[in-house]
Amino acid sequence: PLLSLLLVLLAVFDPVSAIWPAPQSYSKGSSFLYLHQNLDITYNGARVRWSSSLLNHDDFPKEGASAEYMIDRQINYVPGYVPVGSGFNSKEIVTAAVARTLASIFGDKFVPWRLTKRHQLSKFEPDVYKGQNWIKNLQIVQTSQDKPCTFKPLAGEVDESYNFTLSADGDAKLTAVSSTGVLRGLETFAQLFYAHSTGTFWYTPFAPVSIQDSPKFPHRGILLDTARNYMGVNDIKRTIDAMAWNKLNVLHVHVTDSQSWPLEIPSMPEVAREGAYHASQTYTPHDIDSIQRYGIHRGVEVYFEIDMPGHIGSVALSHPELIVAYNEQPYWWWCAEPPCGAFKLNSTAVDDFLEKLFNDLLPRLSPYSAYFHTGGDELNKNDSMLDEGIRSNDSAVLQPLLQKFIDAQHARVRKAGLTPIVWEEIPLEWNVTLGKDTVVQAWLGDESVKSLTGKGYKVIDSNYNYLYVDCGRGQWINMENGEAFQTFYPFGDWCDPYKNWRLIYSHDPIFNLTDEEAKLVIGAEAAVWAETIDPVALDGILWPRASAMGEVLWSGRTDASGHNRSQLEATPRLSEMRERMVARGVNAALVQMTFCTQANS
Ligand code: CP6
Repeated sequence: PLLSLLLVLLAVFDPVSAIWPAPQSYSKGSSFLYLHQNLDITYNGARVRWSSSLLNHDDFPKEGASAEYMIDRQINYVPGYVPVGSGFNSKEIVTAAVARTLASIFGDKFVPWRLTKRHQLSKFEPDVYKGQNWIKNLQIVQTSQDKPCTFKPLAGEVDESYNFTLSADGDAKLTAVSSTGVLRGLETFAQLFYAHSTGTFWYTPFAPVSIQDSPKFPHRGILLDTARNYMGVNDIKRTIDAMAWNKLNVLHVHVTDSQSWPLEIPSMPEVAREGAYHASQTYTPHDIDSIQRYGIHRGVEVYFEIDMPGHIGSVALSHPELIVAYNEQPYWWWCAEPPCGAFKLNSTAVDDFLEKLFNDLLPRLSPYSAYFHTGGDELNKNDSMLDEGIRSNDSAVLQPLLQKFIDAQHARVRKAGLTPIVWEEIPLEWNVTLGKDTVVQAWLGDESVKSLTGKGYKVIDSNYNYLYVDCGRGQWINMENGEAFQTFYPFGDWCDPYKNWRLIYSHDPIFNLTDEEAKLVIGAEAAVWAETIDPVALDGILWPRASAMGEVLWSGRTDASGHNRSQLEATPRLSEMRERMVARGVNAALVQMTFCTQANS
């Protein structure tokens, strides 16, 4: 009992060191060190210049979220600073990242009513009049030259590890193998600092600090559906910013579907002209380029999905001859969600269309991403009954046609230097054989991950029971009477079937796998299907719940001593991460009421 009392006291008076996701190894002290805006920073020995004038809204950012965005919200949204005319050299990436890091530290404001009582205690906040110890320098050392693939976080190819030390007398040192590792370390560095209530000082209460850190899974992603509702370029960039703060590294853009086609293809302008919701709701080649480059500057690979042969109805608006079952009624006979629409499976016209489409699109994507997703989910057999060249819903007839279709598309993807990704139904439901390089995205659950890895495929886990943030869990509508009924929720809260962050935090992507199977799970993606989500709602739907998945994927589901991570420990830390995201301009949802944060003292 005495020991637990001591532990409780320690917990109460130990300020939350809110690094999210938690580093693999972290030791900290309890000395205060202040950070000065004229801090001396070097990168491999060369002085890195950053100017506090970058904090001036007229001058910052050069690219990215608009100035109007910041003025609208009256907040210090500091989106990425991408130097004009930058290429992908490590020095420019690191220089820009240093500027963003310092801008996010010094842009932070003390918000008294949001902070815990312990922040307000002298135990936590230093008295500025009692003398200040300053951090003298930040030395950044990158031990290896970036390879071109460093800018494509393709499974396992980029070393994201870093080491950070801060001595009690103010020497900070960040060491990483790659520039991506430097980016990860800089974000951790930023998360050590707090604004003082005087408003003119920023400090860490944790010196000396020693951190060794690296990710458990190489693929840590978000799927964003921009076809059910259009998301603006700035909304996507804002999402990339928040991903980088959470050390997530892959953005999967589900860019087209039966509902709309917002992707402009210059050699076939009719497709977006007819298929987009509105002329203003499209992505031009420049937009795509700008999004991908924005991602590379933050260590986030952006890759695209054109879902086919199902989920492609919007092509019927410009090319009706290529599509069957578009807007066919009753929809549930033809697809999961109206307006349906699938490619004809045995059509040279479809093949010509895809040849032209891929020749236009893929060479523009391949410099920036490793993957291209060709979809393949929820293909409804009945659709081919309406195909005059097939007139059948017999799997034995359709399977060889689908195999041929997939082989042809994947050959094009590989020719462009990209690695294909498909949804799980292609190998599991349709028994299509895929090249060994192909990555399979599982969404129907643990069993799918087990059988895919058993077959030797690399897998991305997107278990819809845990990682689909757009919809609840286990709530179904009775088609007879329209009533909702609920299945059993083992992790339920009062407000289930909303998937709370705890449920997402509890999910294990390698549940019930052998070591050999587990090695094939490259990571996971949380999915934002956008039927009921637009940019107004996006931030609060995604954050901080995707942060919970981010910690499982970066830090691992267990802590350094091999125990399952504690939700109790995570709660105040995630709460701090949420305040940090809000301060930086992302409208993340609240973790807990203010009473809960204040009650600790
Ligand atoms: N759209 C596409 C969707 C879904 C999928 N693909 C989906 C299916 C079931 C749930 C949520 C989303 N809306 N193209 C499945 C991969 Cl519960």
